[in-house]
Amino acid sequence: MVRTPTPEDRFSFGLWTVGWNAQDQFGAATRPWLDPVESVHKLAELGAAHVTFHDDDVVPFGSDDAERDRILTRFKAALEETGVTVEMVTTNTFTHPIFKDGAFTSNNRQVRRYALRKILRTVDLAAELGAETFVMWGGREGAEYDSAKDLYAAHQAYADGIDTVAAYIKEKGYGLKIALEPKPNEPRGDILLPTIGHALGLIAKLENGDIVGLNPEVGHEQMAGLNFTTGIAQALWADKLFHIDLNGQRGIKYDQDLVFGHGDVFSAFATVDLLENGFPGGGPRYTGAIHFDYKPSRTEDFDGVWESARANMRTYLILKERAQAFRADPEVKEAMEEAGVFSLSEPTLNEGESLADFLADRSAFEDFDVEAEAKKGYGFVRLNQLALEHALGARG
Ligand code: GLT
Ligand code: MN
Ligand code: MN
Repeated sequence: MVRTPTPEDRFSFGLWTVGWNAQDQFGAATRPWLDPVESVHKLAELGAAHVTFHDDDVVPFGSDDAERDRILTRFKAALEETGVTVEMVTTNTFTHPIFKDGAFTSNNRQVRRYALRKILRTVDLAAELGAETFVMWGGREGAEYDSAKDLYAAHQAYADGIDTVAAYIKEKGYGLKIALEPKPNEPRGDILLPTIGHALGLIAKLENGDIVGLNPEVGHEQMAGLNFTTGIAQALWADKLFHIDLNGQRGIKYDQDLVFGHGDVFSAFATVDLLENGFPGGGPRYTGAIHFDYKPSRTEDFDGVWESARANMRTYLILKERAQAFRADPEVKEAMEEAGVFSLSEPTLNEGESLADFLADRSAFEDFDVEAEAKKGYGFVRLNQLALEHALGARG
């Protein structure tokens, strides 16, 4: 029996996920867009704690101030009524044709200035609604053709844009943190900051990088053939895992945005294991919302939409239980010990050992029996089978 989610589980959904009208490249919408107020009520009923949204998900692009006020008052009332809170807000800088060549990195300077204004306006809204994280997914920041962009200028403009938003957040005294969301391609042929590693590299060069981190998405890393858990591990190690987009993806192809676990489920097990249990030898932990960024498939009616929302949370809770059992199993502990998993967090040099001491230690090199040591196995396969059996629920 999988228990019903509660707000303590910190589950969070983008309004653009359940609300999506299921229009794709090849076919018309199969459902109407959902009213955000209805989504808030329904998600609350299902046990979610938070919602997230783009400015335009709640206030349609081009609304005047009076309309904006009216919509926001109604939206805030739904939050009030349900107890659902807004933990993250983001800006849509990809749908309107004005952003067809990007926002911060458009070749058109007026577009860059307009985008910056649209984003700062959304920062104000995020602060007003008490969000903690401000996501920036630069889906249109890229190109189809290498000749189309001065790529040096593009990276500089991207960095400057992010730095300006961060400076604004600091100047206003908002408690917000920025989380960049990498993606390798789609909708652009190639997108700037294609992976977690690329984004970390850019953040390291920012002036206000202290409040800039990451919002990695399962499917986006897997579209690049990368290991999502390894990616978020590096983000955690760098103290930069500010937010997360959980979903499912089956291999290197278009962005599927499936329900969490409906792609590579064993990888999802490893992700939940890291999020819930942390690194085996200790280290930074993820404390943010458990956020799902998926799309209810185009084949589904509204029952299917809510079934899929529930499915994300159920998958997570099941994997959480399995991952806890995995770590608690004495046989697993012994296998991890055997495999040297705990030994890796022991520093390679002794405490206080100087380089001279190290170079003088004959046991490290001259007297080290390389051939004998090289013959020993690590036992990783046995450990992985134990993980698989726990993931499948075949062990306690
Ligand atoms: C868009 C994208 C997602 C991003 C959202 C935030 S918008 O749906 O596909 O991966 O997280 O901008
Ligand atoms: Mn996606
Ligand atoms: Mn996403």
